[in-house]
Amino acid sequence: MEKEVIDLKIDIYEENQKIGEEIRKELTARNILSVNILGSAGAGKTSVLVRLIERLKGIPVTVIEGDLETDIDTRKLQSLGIDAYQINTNGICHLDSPMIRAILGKKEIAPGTILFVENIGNLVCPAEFDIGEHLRIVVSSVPEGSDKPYKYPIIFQHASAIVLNKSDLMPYIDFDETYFREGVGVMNPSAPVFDVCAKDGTGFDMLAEWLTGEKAKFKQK
Ligand SMILES: Nc1nc2c(ncn2[C@@H]2O[C@H](COP(=O)(O)OP(=O)(O)OP(=O)(O)O)[C@@H](O)[C@H]2O)c(=O)[nH]1
Ligand SMILES: [Mg+2]
Repeated sequence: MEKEVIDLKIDIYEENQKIGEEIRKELTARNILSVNILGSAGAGKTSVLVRLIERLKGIPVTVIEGDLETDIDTRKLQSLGIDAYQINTNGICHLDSPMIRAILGKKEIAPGTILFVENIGNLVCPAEFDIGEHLRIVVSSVPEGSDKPYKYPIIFQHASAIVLNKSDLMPYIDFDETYFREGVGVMNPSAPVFDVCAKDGTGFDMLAEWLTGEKAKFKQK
């Protein structure tokens, strides 16, 4: 019997990309800026979001939280008055564009909103799946080590900006910031790198200023 080999990997990527493009087009038409937040488990993605949103006064914000299980992060954001929704992937290691399309079909988001999507905590799979975003912010953190841009190049290559969180831990960790920044510079020379500490809010004014600038450029398009 003849066998037909179907390359599912390519099919899945192509379909995901196609839906991602459709989402991006629709969000652009509705003046909703979508920002994909990526990084390892525990890098501080939710903590960074909280500090950043505090500084985006006057800009409506919605957050979609992606986690394998639980709505812990969503409840944390909602308790701070932030409009937040949960996607549980039940074991899948990344968000994809059909998941985002499904949640967008059920929620009203006002024009002018920044839609943040906190992706699943990991440095590999989320980098490979378009979710219809306009910008990608990669959150790295001091305890993860300064070699991460070299070991996980794809996620850094496609970042619009990189946030280096937990700067308060610099004195306790053997972190070579020059090496980290050189690695980012090789992979993605145009991406700004922001040193922040979500624990006390240090460095977030500059990050908020950058994002506000990106939003203004987005509106002019
Ligand atoms: N010392 C220090 N701890 C931090 C900082 N930012 C976050 N944390 C702590 O790091 C842990 C993880 O933070 P989260 O914001 O939950 O990280 P996350 O990336 O959203 O985690 P997942 O959603 O589980 O992938 C928490 O205990 C935070 O309190 C920081 O700047 N300094
Ligand atoms: Mg989180």
